[in-house]
This record gives sequence, structure tokens and C-alpha cells, in this order.
Amino acid sequence: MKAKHTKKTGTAEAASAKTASPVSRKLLLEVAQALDGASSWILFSHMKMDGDAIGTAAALIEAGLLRGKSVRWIGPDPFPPVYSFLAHAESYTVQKEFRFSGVEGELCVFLDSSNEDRGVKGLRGGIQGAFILNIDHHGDNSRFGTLNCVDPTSSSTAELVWRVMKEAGWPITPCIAESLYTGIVADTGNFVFSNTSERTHQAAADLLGRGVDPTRIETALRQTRSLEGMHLWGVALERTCCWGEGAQFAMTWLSQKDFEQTGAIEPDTEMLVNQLLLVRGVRFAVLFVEEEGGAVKVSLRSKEGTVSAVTVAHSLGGGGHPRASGARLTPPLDRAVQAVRGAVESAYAEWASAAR
Ligand SMILES: [Mn+2]
Repeated sequence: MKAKHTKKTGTAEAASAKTASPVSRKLLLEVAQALDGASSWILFSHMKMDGDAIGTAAALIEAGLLRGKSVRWIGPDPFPPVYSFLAHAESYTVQKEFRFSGVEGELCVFLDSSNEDRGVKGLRGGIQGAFILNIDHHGDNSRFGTLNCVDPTSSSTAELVWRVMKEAGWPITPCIAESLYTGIVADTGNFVFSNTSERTHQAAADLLGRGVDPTRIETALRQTRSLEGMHLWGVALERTCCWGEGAQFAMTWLSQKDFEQTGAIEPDTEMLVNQLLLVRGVRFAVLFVEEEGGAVKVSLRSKEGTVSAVTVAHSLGGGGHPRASGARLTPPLDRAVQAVRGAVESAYAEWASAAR
């Protein structure tokens, strides 16, 4: 995105142009029809499943059961315990490999996955012959589905699933509402990220009207940090350093040794990278986490008015959204740091020359 500095007009047209959805009402209905036409649904969650992936799957399980479907929910990674307050959390099964059985009437539903490899390993080829429904909001979605419902203007896959249900007139029970609301707050950082639109708030208002208790979700999701995790954040925050033009890039890192010394675990790093954006003047943040196997997980966050996080992520073989992306690099950690700093700087040079 070559977002030049445009003066904010604050007009309604500007706001609606920003959020005009590429997904038509007709397509929303086609999604509902595809779901209704199948007798059994297999829901796939992507690796390192997040609140959006989980919330949408939980909502669809409830909707599927209400519609008399048999529903399975699988993914390659363990279920993050923080989301176990949601209904149907216990239905999730870890499955590393998947081969489509070829049963008629079975629908494979990918939620919040920009490509099928983000789902269950071995899927390529393994899923031939299946009807794949791809519901997602990642701009880099590879449109791998038989039916693709992809909307990068949607804050979350949950917001998109809400539109499907509304358009089709499906009942949105309190349990579906809570699941979808959780997906939305997870992906918008409680309605503060730039993906938050008028439509996001309309969805939230509708869901709140169905009995969602936002405090229950906030307590379950965020007021759950372990003491070990807080100590790990302390280590990472103390190491934060800034560089680049106007010191607008910030980074920090965590090694396996830091996890050992604090007793923290990898999920404790969730939301950590966002804290770096709290430093005055910082527009781009990077967190490096050395994983157990040695690979280096890189999390990228970007504010408006600088290089996009997904541009940098793509140059590193990763993906994601303009404002939040990630990649996984080979060890050692210090070489990954050099590679990412170089990628940020060259993407910035290109962005700055295009913006001038
Ligand atoms: Mn999402």
C-alpha cells in the first residue's frame, strides 16, 4: 500500500470508502447456502490459532449443531487455554495431518487462514475432491477455496461470519454472539487497531444486544497473565531499542535462555510486540522470539505513515496484514535480527521514495 500522507477529511464518504466491502450480499448468501447444503462440516483452524480463528470456529459449531449438521473442528496446534471459556472449546482436536475421505456432503471450512498450509500439514493434495469454503480477511489470502469469501476490509473473520449469519437470517444465539465478539475484540485489540471500522462497531453493537458480557471476555482474555510471563515482559521491555530515521523502528528479543530463567512459556509473548508501539515516535515494532527448536519467530507491527508490516513480512517469506504480520526465520537469533533490520530498512527506503 503506497499510502501517501493524505489529509484526513473526516467525511462520511471517506469513512465508507475505507470500509467498502468487496464481499457482496450475494456472496454472503452463497456461503450460507454452501454451509446449508452440506451434511457435515470440518472446520480448520490455522497454526498458532488465535481468538479470531477460535471464535469463528466456536460460533460455527453452535450454528452447525442448531442446523442439524455433524461438525468437527481440527487444527495443527494445541488449544490456547485462555480461550477455554468459550462454548465448544472442548470439541477441538489437534490433528497434524489430514486426508480428505471423499465422503459426499462433507464441507471443509477454512477460517482466518490466508493459505491452506497455515491449516493442517499435508493438506496440499490431501484435500483434493473436497469442497473448500475459505472465509478470511487476510489481504494476502491465496483464494485456495472452491468458494472464497475473502474481505480484507473486515476487521476479523468473525465480523465476516457475523455478516453471513445476518444476511442468511440464521439465529445468533448468545453463545454464537459471545464467540464472534471474542474474535472481533481479539483482532481489533478491543476496537483500537486501524482495522476497526463503522461496520465492526455495528457488528459489536448487534452482538452486545444479544447478551454478550464484554467484562467477562476481557477478564477471561487479558487479566490472566502469569507472574513468570510478567517477568519475561520485563526482560524484553528492558532490552527495547530504537533505530532508523526519527528512531521510528523499535525492536526487542527473547532467547530460549530467557524463557528458562523466568519460567515463562511462549504464549506469554502474546501482545508483547504491541507494547513497543507505545514508545513516542515509534511507528514500526519488531519482536524476535527464539523458539524451542531454534527457529526465530518474528512479529511485526506497523502504524499508519510508514512501511507496511506485510511488505516486510513477505520479503522474509512470511505474511499477514499491513499493520500486523509475522515470519519465521532460521537460527541463529543474531543473524535473524540482522536480516530483519535490513529488510525493514530497505522496505522503508522504497516506501519513503514512493511517498515523496
Ligand atoms: Mn483474523
